[in-house]
Amino acid sequence: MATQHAASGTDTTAAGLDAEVIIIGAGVTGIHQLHLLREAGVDVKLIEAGTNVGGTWYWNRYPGARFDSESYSYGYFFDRELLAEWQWSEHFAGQAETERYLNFAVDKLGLRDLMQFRTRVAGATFDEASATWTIDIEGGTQLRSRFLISATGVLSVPYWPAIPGRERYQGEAHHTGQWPKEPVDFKGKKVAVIGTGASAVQLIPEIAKEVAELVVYQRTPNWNSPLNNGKITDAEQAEIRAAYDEIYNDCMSSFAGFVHRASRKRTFDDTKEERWAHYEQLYHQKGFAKLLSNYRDMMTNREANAEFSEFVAEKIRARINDPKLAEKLIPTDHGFGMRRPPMESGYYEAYNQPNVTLVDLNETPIVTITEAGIETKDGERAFDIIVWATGFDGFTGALTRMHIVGEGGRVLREQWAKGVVTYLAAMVPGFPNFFMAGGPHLIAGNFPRATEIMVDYITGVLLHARANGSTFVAPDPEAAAQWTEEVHEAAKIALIAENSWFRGANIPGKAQEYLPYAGSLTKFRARMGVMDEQGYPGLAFGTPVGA
Ligand code: NA7
Repeated sequence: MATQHAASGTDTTAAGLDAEVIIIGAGVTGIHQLHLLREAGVDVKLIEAGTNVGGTWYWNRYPGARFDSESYSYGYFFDRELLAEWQWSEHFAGQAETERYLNFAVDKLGLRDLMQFRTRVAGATFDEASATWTIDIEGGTQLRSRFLISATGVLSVPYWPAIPGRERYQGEAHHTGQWPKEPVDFKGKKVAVIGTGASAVQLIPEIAKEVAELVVYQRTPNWNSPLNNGKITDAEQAEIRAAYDEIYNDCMSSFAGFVHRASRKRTFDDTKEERWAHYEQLYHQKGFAKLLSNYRDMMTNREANAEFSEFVAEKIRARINDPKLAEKLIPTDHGFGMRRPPMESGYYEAYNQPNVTLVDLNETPIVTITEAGIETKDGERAFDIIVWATGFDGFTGALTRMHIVGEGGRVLREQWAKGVVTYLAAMVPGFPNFFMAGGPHLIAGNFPRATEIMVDYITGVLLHARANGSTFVAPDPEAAAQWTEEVHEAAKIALIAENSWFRGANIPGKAQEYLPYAGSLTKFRARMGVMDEQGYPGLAFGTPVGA
């Protein structure tokens, strides 16, 4: 749980700073980071582009948006009162409940006064003489701080593909990652959904109940499996409340921060009958159990992976009435888990409804968006609403869209154009006093459990600097190169699809490399946990003459 650090004084006014530390982003990670620094007595401020807190849970308010992490494994564990006063209603909470939770946490912790909303960062420049950051806000204002922490999320820059004619369309168009605050009225409408990733898979069964007609434009099917959500009963609630320590420890001693326990067995240790019985019970377990409690070699052994994929394919066939349609919904270019497997609630059954149609873009590609709708190779269809469920510029997008200028005028976007280099996912060589609390090279999974390691680490670094009178912190390029190499090595072990957005494959022109750290959360946490006692190896601390 969160480390407490001694408070120390600041004199930011004398240095002409707006705050000693500025955090960008009021999502789950930014809120946690703000709390830790405020608790430690640091002069800190948080800025956020939206009008309120929530991050992912503020922007992604499309119908069906919900956790794929168990609710009680996702929230904050650092405060007993927060745990005691909040009660999740479902095993996998919907967006509205999570947004309420984050607002509750911010108010309970008394953090709102330190936040400035409607403030979108355009860029930031490091001044070497004074060792400070000047932050350019869209609209022309500036803020200055000693340290800058980006808590901008890994899926916060919506990707709108450059399909010709998009601007011509006269109907309503919404991206799942930028959903309007006012509910969109789907009742009786003709609706198109472009994309079949995790967001579309959540949205489609929800809106299929209301629309007159739904046409789904699919380029690549995914391996979707049941979320198995449900209301939390009173008895379960009591069990969860009694087991918070255990839940937390299970998450923090797991591969990716989830509650699911890993199996010790390898696939072919069991007979075929035993294997299929295991798969069957996994299919009925909650959330990511299918991936994380599967045989331990399911994600490293191609034959093992192919067999589980075949099991899931059979499940899909059994749920779709039209056998030809079923085959179109079964992936053929990658195995289960090689791309992020979406979790669904009635996704396949939606295709059995007479008002739902699938367009396979491999057979009939989109030619253009028209004023009225979408034209594919076999003709035009008119729509009242087009939903763009086309994903995000993941992991790096929120960092590279800002014009971040470090030492010697180097620009982060340009420095990463051929490949990302970080030190422990936290810092970038050439960008002193700049930290990432959630970005590339961090474990992908139940993100709050991964980012809490980062906010603890960053807090520790800043307090170490303060304790030593340092106003300058920078990673050693050698240490960063070594860590980056470790990230690349870790990615070699797992089966990963070439066309996964985890590799940047969805964004034209983006360097193709596995962006998260594929080693385990347990290993990463153990490594980060001893940094303080080791005096933060790999970082240089100092005080420039002018600072
Ligand atoms: P994803 O998983 O990146 O899905 C985006 C979808 O959009 C995917 O099916 C893409 O097909 C499709 N897409 C992208 N560009 C096009 C074009 N040009 N034409 C047709 N279809 C296209 O994003 P999500 O929002 O669903 O999920 C992201 C994460 O958010 C998710 O994993 C959760 O952790 C939360 P493709 O597969 O590239 O062929």
